[in-house]
Amino acid sequence: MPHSYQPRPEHKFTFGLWTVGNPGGDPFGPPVRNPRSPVELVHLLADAGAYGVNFHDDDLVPIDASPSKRDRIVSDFKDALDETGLTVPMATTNLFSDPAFRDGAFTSHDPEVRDYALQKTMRAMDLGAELGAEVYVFWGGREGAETDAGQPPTDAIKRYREAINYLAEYNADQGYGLRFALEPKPNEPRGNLFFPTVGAMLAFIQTLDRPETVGVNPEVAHEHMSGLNFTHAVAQAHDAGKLFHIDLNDQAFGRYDQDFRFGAESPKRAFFLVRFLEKVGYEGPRHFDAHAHRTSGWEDVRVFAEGCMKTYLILKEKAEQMRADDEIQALLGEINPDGHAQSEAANGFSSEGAASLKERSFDREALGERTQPYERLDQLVTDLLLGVR
Ligand code: GLT
Ligand code: MN
Ligand code: MN
Repeated sequence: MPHSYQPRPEHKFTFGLWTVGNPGGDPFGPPVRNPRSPVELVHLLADAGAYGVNFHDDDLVPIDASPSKRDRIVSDFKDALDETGLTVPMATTNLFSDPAFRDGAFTSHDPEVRDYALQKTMRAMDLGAELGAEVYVFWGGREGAETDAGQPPTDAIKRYREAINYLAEYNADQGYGLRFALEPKPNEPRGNLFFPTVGAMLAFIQTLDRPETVGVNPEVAHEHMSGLNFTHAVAQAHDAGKLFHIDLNDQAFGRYDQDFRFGAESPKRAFFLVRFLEKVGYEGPRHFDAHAHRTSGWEDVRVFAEGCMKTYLILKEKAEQMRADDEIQALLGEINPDGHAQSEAANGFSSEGAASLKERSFDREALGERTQPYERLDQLVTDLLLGVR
């Protein structure tokens, strides 16, 4: 029976205002779509079937807005949320667009810029908390360098740590209960960004004062830019209890920062990711951090948003099919028998066990002759994904 692939609130599909609101500018040409207001974007997302909307402070309230203008904008936005039932699961700060941040925000050489970045973030946290956000994302867009002739990278790492520690105290002091999610990216807009990968960010988190309140926000495109396997990065974050949020999109390896519709470039990789997230019961938002092509008009932007969610739901259904497929399951059982429980490492160390393992004789040649039918398994998965199974 064909499925409707209709998004529902329990799928927790969210979009940033900056994603569907992207007016199509790029480094070589100006915006091509007339800007839509936050209220209009909330309606666009609600019509497409999304569950929530996220924003940077500046997406909602222009950086130079007066206090009264801010209040009016926030109140109109709240009315739109009430009308549509959309939630705000995540908020973040724009610490990359304004020229003040041209040499970084929390890691800037200039202490006044670092203080301004803290002030801007605290105000943005106030706004996020006011609108009900539970996760607060930190993407260090300008935290990087084109040349290492300046500060040693250790200064940047220390400054970033001081900032996150400070803001974690502010979060506790205000009783906001926000969970911080740090988002790595290897480059763009800077030549090199600090903390370039999920692994780098996970290691950094352990050096913070309140590591328990800080996790990661991995993005498909960002790990692909580094040529890495995104599902493996997400699995490591999940294993560490740090998968607080996720940015779904797509990206060809070795290209500029593309932010394509989820699954548009590498649907098989997207499938393995969805299969993983559903299998481990990831409960956070599925946030699409992507934007429509510059060639799109507003109608096509809506199709883009629907497409992100539809592809996720198709892949989720395919993962269920894979689980129910007897031939595939039999192969998986063959490849991964319950040998785990019998291995010495799984049983744990003891001096006697180690001594006896050192004496055990292995038929190394016989071990080397054992084969695995991954070609068969992978072709069955390919058949399933291509719809002939
Ligand atoms: C920007 C960036 C994203 C970040 C967003 C949050 S903004 O679009 O490319 O990856 O997640 O700051
Ligand atoms: Mn992102
Ligand atoms: Mn991106």
